[in-house]
Amino acid sequence: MKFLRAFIAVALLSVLGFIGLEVLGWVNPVVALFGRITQALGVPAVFQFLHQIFGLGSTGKSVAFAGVLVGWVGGLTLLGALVRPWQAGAVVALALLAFTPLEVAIGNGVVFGLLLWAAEKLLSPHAPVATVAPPASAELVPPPHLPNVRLAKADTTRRTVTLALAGTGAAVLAAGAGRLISVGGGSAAASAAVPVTPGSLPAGVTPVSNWYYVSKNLEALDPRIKGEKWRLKVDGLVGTPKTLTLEDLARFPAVTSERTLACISNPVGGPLISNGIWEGFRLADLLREVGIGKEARFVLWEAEDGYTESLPLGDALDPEVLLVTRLNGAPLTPKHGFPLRVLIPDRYGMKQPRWLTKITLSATDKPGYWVQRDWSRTARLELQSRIDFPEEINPQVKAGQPITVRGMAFFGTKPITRVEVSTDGGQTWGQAKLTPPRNTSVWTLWAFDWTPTAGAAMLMARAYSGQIEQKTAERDALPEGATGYHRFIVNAG
Ligand SMILES: Nc1nc2c(c(=O)[nH]1)N[C@H]1C(S)=C(S)[C@@H](COP(=O)(O)O)O[C@H]1N2
Ligand SMILES: [Mo]
Repeated sequence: MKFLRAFIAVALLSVLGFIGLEVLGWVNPVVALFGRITQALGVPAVFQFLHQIFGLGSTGKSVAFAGVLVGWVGGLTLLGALVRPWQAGAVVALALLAFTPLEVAIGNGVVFGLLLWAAEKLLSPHAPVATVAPPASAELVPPPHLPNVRLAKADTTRRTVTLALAGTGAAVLAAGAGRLISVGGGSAAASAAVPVTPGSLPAGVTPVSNWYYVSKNLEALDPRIKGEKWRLKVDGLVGTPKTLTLEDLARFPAVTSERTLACISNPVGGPLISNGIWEGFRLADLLREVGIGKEARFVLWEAEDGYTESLPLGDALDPEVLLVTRLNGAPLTPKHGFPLRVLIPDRYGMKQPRWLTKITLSATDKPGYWVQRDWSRTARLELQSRIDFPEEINPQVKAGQPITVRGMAFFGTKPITRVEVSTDGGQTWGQAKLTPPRNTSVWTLWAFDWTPTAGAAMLMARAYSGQIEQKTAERDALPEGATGYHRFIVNAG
């Protein structure tokens, strides 16, 4: 019973914490704890390990977060069951001081203490000794738990309150858990609501429904911004600091640009790369409007989810650096950055914040969210190529039956001039046919005709950009992006 009461208090505290985060944007102790633990263990190391077990994508992160949540609920339940409410509250407040702001630590400690205290009051088992108060001695020596004496007459009230409290707690908890577990589900619905007609997309364009997704956040906790409420602040070393609304953005000359976006943590041959048609405007136009201070050297970005990044001002003034509101003919979906995200050519996705809320011009650089966690400061794209058909997972080819091996190659803004394919593990190479991309910031699709012979064949691909050859060294994604040739074995039946 002690444990059940403590558990209910912890569950309510956690639910309040998540409501605070979702509705009011408060710092959530569990999310902060998750961040602290993963950082202490070395974030990339942890996720590389989780990715090995659960594959790429957000499953690994959800499992890790669920683990931290279970630890939090378990630890606090034990604490709440074993010591007095005020002691438990104090311990929680002190512990949280290590990784959350003062008011969050104290707030959580106090609320936890109060919830434990209330749970003890309302959810105590009937105390027959106290209700059957001995007539004489009780007058002289008050029973130790005075409140219990009164409970006899308040019994029905208490039972109602207990049931209501437990019921509400369970319902809210279930709703909260449902949201956390439905990682992917919620945003899939949001994406579907946006009318994207895949049939009308040119070849090589990734439909938004298939677009890769990477986030520092749990997907369920990604920002879902209301357009009317959103503001873009532009401040720092500018002539006139400004705050822009979504409508204000319409005054900048519109730019449409097809671009391929790739994640720095994508392994060789991996799926974390997509290509789309973006609409927005030039960052340079906005900066010229607010006026660029003489001392300004860096653009610092901030996003709704606390994500930060930076870019040297010289690079930021490149007319190809865009702020975009639309992808593939529709407004950005919440998942992919609604209402505004940054597009920077030649860099991996980590340099390009989604859900942008603030641009600051600064004399000094400030390392971004992932840079602080050991990833590349510049995040320049590596020359890469990938075989898409036959598929690496379960390739199906028949001996003697001609097929076309297909794939893509990409090198930021630099053109792909040649792709070679080997079907014998790199002993001999043949040249693939290239489909010229609509611009050089788009991946180049290639094709190579091949008739498999019976037995195992090792497929490989490599790309060139003029004199530059794709790196052969097999290098992990951390910290500068993966290199090496995509290769796998197919067995022709
Ligand atoms: N605000 C914010 N922006 C972000 C991130 C993030 O976690 N928060 N992740 C970055 C990373 S690592 C990548 S690869 C791209 C992924 O964008 P996508 O999920 O829309 O493909 O967003 C980038 N921008
Ligand atoms: Mo990324």
